[in-house]
Amino acid sequence: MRVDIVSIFPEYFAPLELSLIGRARNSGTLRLAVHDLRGWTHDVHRTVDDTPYGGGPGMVMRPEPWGAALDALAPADLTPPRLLVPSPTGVPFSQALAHELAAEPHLLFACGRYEGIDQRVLDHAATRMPVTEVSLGDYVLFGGEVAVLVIMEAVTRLLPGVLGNASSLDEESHAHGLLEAPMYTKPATWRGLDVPEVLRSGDHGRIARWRRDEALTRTAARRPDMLAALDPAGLDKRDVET
Ligand code: 6GU
Repeated sequence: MRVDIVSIFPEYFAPLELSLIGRARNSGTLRLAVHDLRGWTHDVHRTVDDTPYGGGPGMVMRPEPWGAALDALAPADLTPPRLLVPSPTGVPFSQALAHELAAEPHLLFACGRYEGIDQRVLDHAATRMPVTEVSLGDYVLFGGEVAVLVIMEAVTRLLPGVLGNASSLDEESHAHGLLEAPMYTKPATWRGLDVPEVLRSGDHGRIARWRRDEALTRTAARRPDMLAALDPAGLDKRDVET
């Protein structure tokens, strides 16, 4: 997968050299480039923002540098990337969207700062490529940079060959619309607290049932919205009793 990121703070992306994302880059699974938006400015002050039309606080990112950046990174004669614009006004990011993005050959992230990017940039880009504004949740960040780190981590671990054990993808939280059951490792007793007996029983049927029950109770307590969205056809009699 190819990924381009445009930002006025390229230094934010240093962590993408580390750990498993760094390894995916070294192995060629991920071809990632970070670009400084100010490289597409032409005035001595390298201006990227201005006051909002209609008034109000803060600054808005001017369209010209963004237009030049998108022209350079999504040239009209090549297959266009999918443009992702992190914004608190976007569609909610989710594991389902992470899977969708992991299947794309080329992602282009446009990191806005201040009160956002002039809307015409997105409207114009949408005539050439798919554009998705995406939000991490119902709170406001300074800009899209940290959101891109989050999205890239969620997407990279879904790329083929990145996780050593791909079956962990199938068992983790959000894989089946439920939160995952609690996990334990050795020692069997720690500070007087025992690992649940069932997990040490070796009875794989009982263990699977226990984990399913824990996942259901946890999801009901913490994420009633997820429980309500579950397909009833996927529930069995024991689930309903839980
Ligand atoms: Cl993706 N960007 C910004 N600036 N704020 C956010 C966000 C994104 N998601 C939640 N808040």
